[in-house]
Amino acid sequence: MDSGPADPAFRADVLAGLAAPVPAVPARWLYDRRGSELFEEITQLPEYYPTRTETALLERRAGDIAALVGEGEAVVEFGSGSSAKTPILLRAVAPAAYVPIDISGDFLRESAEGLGAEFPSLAVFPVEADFMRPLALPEQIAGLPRLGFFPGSTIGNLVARTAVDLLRAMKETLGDGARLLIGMDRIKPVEVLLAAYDDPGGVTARFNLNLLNRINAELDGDAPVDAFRHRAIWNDEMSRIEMHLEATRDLAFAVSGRPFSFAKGATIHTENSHKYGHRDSRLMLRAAGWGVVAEWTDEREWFSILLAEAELPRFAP
Ligand code: AVI
Repeated sequence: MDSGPADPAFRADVLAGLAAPVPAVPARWLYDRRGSELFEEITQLPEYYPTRTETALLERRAGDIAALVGEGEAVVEFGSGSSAKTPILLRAVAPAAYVPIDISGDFLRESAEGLGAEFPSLAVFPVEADFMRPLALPEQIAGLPRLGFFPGSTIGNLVARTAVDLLRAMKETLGDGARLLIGMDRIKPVEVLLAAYDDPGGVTARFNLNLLNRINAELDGDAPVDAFRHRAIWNDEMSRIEMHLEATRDLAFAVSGRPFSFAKGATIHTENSHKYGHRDSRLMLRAAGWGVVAEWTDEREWFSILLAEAELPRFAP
């Protein structure tokens, strides 16, 4: 159980989200300590191809990326850089500085410690902030060329308009002349997608259901966790996997004194994971002012890493 005062933003999102006509809770609340551990476990699953595919792609294309990016950049990672991907990039591009940005100071400290062992002379300037909005980078990297890094297809967890807002905020944060290396998951056979988001061992189910445990623990709730089940569905029109929590019977519960009831079969929408076609990813980047310079993908074209550069505003017909 978590302790300490409940996050008012969590409470507000849950109370509004559960009362909405289509009940939904923003996916970021899946990632408390337990949720982050379970997500780590998901990345190791045989069915969960994104992490493995992107990491292998990065390893294989590290030389190509380095040839285009060059050395001496300030690498600015959106996220704490706790994954195996960060050292691969840092090894390849030999940056002058590394700036991980994360809203969680704990994750930042842990990842900085981990990287310190392998890159003892690398200048690391962690920034504890919400990168969804433009932010000021540390003055120590003023004057250095910037390479943004956003792996994992985390962009896919945002609906298009929010994803474009984020990409635009990243452009503003990084400044003129910046480049961005971003991982984006591709559209692929539905059975592959469903297995990745509904694994037979039930790790993804535990990850999803943990949201209810968190609501109960932090927001004084009594949601019957056992009466919900994990559902992963492919929404073809929206080109995304959706995670839902489905009521397996008619049920009622309270959160922070507010009553909620769900009929059997009703769901709480907890996450989207968008998948992109070759043109989709380019269009989305372009909508936010990023022009694609290079794209690397695996043999099955299951995952792409794109290098984009900040475009200057220009007249257009
Ligand atoms: C973090 N994010 C990119 C994961 C994804 O694949 O959309 C989250 C996840 N949800 C269930 N499995 C993995």
